[in-house]
Amino acid sequence: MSDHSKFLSLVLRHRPEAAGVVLDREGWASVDALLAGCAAHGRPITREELEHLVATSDKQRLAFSADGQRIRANQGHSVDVELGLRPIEPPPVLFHGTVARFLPSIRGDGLLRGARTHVHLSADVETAERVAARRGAPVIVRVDAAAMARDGFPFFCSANGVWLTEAVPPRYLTIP
Ligand code: HQG
Repeated sequence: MSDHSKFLSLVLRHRPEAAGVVLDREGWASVDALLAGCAAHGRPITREELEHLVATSDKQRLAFSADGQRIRANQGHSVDVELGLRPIEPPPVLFHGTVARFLPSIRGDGLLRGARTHVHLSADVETAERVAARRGAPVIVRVDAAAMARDGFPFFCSANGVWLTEAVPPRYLTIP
């Protein structure tokens, strides 16, 4: 992630005050206010750079409103936005169910959220096995959630008990 991208994600997910902007209930900030605020806080970025960054962000972290006047982070917030989820302390160990054909890539890249907003994890092996069985013979990957939480990765728990996090780097995984 570029420095611009890191700073904008910080502002739009966690600390809007770092650029002197305010997020509305759905997490939107005014683009004009954001550009002015970034400049005022020593992080100048042009409108063109911002548009390029939003268009090319591999993880689609940020999005413009339909009219282009506002911008927000698509997920991963720790400020209370209407996306509804707040970061909470995970159990020390979480599980992810997958299948053998994904393991080489998971070893290299860790767990990636793919098309979803988060990587889905469960607190028990049985649930992970059920998720994996949609694709084939289950392979259960163990996630050192305690270490991730210590290192500052936010975790969320959906209303139906699915543990969510943005990505799990390979160093936190035990892969059979
Ligand atoms: C795999 C259902 C290659 C990952 C279930 C999984 C769950 C990688 C697949 C929810 C990878 C993504 C989520 C990497 C992860 N390289 N493959 N680096 N990292 N994968 O469906 O966890 O019906 O997006 O192992 O009950 O299987 O949607 O995620 O096999 O809770 O409500 O890429 O989907 O709920 O697949 O399932 P998914 P998932 P819903």
